Amino acid sequence: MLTLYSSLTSPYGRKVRIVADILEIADRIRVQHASTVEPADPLRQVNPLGKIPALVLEDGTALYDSRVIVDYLETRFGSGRVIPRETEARFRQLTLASLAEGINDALLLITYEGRFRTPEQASQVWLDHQYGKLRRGLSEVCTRLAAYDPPMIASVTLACALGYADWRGQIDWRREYPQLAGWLEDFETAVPAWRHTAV
Ligand SMILES: N[C@@H](CCC(=O)N[C@@H](CS)C(=O)NCC(=O)O)C(=O)O
Repeated sequence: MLTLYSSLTSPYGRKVRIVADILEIADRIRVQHASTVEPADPLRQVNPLGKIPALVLEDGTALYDSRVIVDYLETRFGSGRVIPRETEARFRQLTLASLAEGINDALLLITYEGRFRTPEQASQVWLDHQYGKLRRGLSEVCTRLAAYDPPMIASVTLACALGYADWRGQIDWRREYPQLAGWLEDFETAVPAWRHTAV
C-alpha cells in the first residue's frame, strides 16, 4: 500500500489523486490527512518542508513534491498515459503542466497572503505581483487550450488550479476567461475522478 499525505482540499494533492484514478491505482493508495501547520503532525517526519502532498512507498521511501509523485506513478504504472514517453512530446506536456502549476502557485500565494499576514501586514505590491502571474498565465493557457487535452498531466493540473480558484475565490476566472468554463466542462466529462475528488 502507498500512503499519500495530503488534505482533501489541496489542489496539488487533488492532482495526484486524479492521476491515481486515471492510472487505475487509486485503491492502492491510502490518503492520510495531514496538517501543514501543526508541528506535531507526522507530515514533518515524512517531508521536512511540511508541505503536502507527500507519498510514502511500500519500503518507507518518501517522495515529494506533487510533480515528483506524478512522475513516479506514471513511470511505475502509466505507460505514457499522463506524461508522454517520447522526449519531445514529454517536455512539451511538462511545460504546459508547469504553466498551469504556476497559476496554482500564484493562487496559493494570494491565499496565503491573507492567511499568514494580518490585513495591516498584507502587501498589495506582492498581491499585484502574483495577480500578474495569474492573469498572464491564464491568458497564455487560453491561447493554447487545445493542447490541454485530458487526461494528460497538463490538463489535470489546469483543472485543479481552476477548481481551487472556484473554491477560494481569488479570481472570477469564469467571467474573465469564459472559454475556460467550457474547457472545464469537457474535462469533467472526460475525467470522472474530477467529480469524485471535489470537496
Ligand atoms: N510544489 C509543491 C507545492 C505544494 C504546496 O505548496 N502545498 C501546500 C498545500 S496546498 C502546502 O503544503 N502548504 C504549506 C506550506 O507551504 O507550508 C507541490 O507541487 O507539491
